[in-house]
Amino acid sequence: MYTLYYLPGACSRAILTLLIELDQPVKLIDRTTVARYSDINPTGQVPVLVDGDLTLREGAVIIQYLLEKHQSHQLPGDHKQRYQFLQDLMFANATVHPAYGRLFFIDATVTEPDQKATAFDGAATALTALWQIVEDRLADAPYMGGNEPNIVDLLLTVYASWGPNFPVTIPLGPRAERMIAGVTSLPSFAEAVRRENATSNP
Ligand SMILES: N[C@@H](CCC(=O)N[C@@H](CS)C(=O)NCC(=O)O)C(=O)O
Repeated sequence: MYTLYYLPGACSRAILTLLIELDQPVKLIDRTTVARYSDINPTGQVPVLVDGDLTLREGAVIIQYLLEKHQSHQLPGDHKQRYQFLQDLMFANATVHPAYGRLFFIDATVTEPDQKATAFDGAATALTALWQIVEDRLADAPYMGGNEPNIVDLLLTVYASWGPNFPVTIPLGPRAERMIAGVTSLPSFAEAVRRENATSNP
């Protein structure tokens, strides 16, 4: 049985969805209920995955671990395809994710209204450019995973859900909108949301 430390609606949601797709039992722990969470992850962040005596931090590593351990077709055997997949994973986790992180940072730290508006505009412009890259990629196939959603689509869908929490406009193209609608309608994604809610609001 895995243990996943999570926050509702956070990037950990994509990993919980993946665990459900892989049909793996998982105990969920809301980070906010842990008294000394820094003992588990010194950065204070989620996700953290515990598998027996192994504690894994950093979402991209957790994802590779799960895909490899459960021999998922999402991690291609072919060298070229595998590195394309890893590039997509890092684009999501190391480029798009921190670009959304700026919104949270600005919201929490910038107090002067004009400066705040300017900072939000800059962050939204950067995010719009990143979504255009996604839009261009989706010209070839409906999902980053090809004909079916993969973990990159799950991550991007979770990140997109953060935008409406801020006073910004981040236009998504029609292909990205379709990809997100497809992921949101997955039973595994809905089940992840249900389990998060059930654990955080028992
Ligand atoms: N590099 C880390 C970043 C994780 C991260 O940013 N987690 C966010 C949620 S999506 C978090 O825990 N935020 C709460 C906080 O920083 O206190 C990873 O990819 O796992």
